[in-house]
Amino acid sequence: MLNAQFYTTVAQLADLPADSEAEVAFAGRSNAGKSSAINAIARHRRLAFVSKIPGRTQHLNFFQIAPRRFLVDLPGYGYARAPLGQQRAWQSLIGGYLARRPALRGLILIMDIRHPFTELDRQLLNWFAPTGKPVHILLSKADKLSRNQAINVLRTARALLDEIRLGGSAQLFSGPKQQGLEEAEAVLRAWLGVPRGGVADDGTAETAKKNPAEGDTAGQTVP
Ligand SMILES: Nc1nc2c(ncn2[C@@H]2O[C@H](COP(=O)(O)OP(=O)(O)OP(=O)(O)O)[C@@H](O)[C@H]2O)c(=O)[nH]1
Ligand SMILES: [Mg+2]
Repeated sequence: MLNAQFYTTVAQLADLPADSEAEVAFAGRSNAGKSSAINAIARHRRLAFVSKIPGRTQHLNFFQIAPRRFLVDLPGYGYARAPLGQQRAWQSLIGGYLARRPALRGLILIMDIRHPFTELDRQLLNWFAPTGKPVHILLSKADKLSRNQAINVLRTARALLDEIRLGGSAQLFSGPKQQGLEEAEAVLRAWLGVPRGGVADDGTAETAKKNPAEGDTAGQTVP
């Protein structure tokens, strides 16, 4: 698992953490399961805010997994009932962040397995492609389909990625069923340069220290 802690929330590009070295963004339609995926990967029930009401994550929420290394929970797109002003604010904040953030190492695109590759997902993929940074797709809520149905969607998703020559990867994911956690974690570790066991700020191996994530969860709650 990744030991994540809430770090900061950002409402404008000027407030992005200045000393960040590596970040991975979680993007996708509103309600696709971005916040749930971060919670599941961090084995934390309430790290990122999960809601039954779409459009609840409004800002960029940073979760630190190692010194100067972050997971970034983005507001969802495609929530039709969001006011136009809010949709525009989304475009400039997220658009600016995804296109021009040097520390950004890759994009995790979360799609509800029952509604993959919507028009807005395709737009995001096309639009992110020129950055040359990698994309990894989580087909979320895989627990909502049978195993066979889920594998079929995964095959189709991989074929489509080949077709658009994005060179992205895809996997099945379910927070409640804890499906695909290891696979997702491996991608994040590789992109962020955080090996299992990790290296602490003072250069010593983190495995030599007590891992606070094992056993008690004190100090991990959102302030
Ligand atoms: N069954 C099932 N439900 C899920 C899964 N992931 C998320 N959900 C549910 O889907 C709803 C939305 O999840 P969130 O994680 O808040 O989605 P989000 O993409 O962060 O949404 P916004 O922040 O509004 O864009 C919640 O009711 C979750 O409990 C999953 O893998 N399986
Ligand atoms: Mg969210």
